[in-house]
Amino acid sequence: MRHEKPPYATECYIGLGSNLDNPAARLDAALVALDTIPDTNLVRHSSYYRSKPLGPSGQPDYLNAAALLACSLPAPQLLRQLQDIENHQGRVRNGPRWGPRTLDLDILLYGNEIIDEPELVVPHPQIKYRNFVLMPLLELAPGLDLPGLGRAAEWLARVGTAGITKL
Ligand code: A4P
Ligand code: MG
Repeated sequence: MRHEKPPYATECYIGLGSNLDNPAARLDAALVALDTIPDTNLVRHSSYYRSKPLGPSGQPDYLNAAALLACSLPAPQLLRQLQDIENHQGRVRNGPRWGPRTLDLDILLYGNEIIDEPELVVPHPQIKYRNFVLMPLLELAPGLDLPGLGRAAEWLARVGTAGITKL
């Protein structure tokens, strides 16, 4: 029997990224997996976006997307569930910082919470600098406010839309 969902859920935005091993299939599978996390429902997800890699050169372009979850797990437990999904999709954690990866799942926003722990920083610290995060987020929620940072749309206006294509 499917697990009963508790009544109160937090709106969580997840960033998805992949640039290895058939990225579109990786994102498709990740979206299915997100909906199977205990006490969590996938509410909706963005289009996929092709983006130029940020980080070491010579790696393939990325596909990026964002997902909105209704989640009743505490944030650290949600992070562990995301890491399990990454590991199941063949994620290897021995490459360079910002190097290529089969699947990256980041907690972008956890409701209106501001979290600053060694293992978890929310809003995600890079959110405001990355058009490949801001564009899918704004597709899901055009009026979105980033707790402590202001409007997502204003950050995207500053960052610009170079290097990214909506598919
Ligand atoms: N961690 C802290 N806060 C969070 C959070 N909000 N969400 C910690 C998820 N994890 C968080 O993560 C390293 C540690 O971050 C975790 O142990 C967790 O406790 P990781 O996924 O193991 O490693 P990572 O993803 O390589 O870390 P990093 O440096 O955060 O990389 P990013 O920022 O995720 O960047 N270019 C394009 N075009 N598109 C991309 O998606 N992605 C990256 C990766 C680089 N270049 C890219 C893209
Ligand atoms: Mg990550």
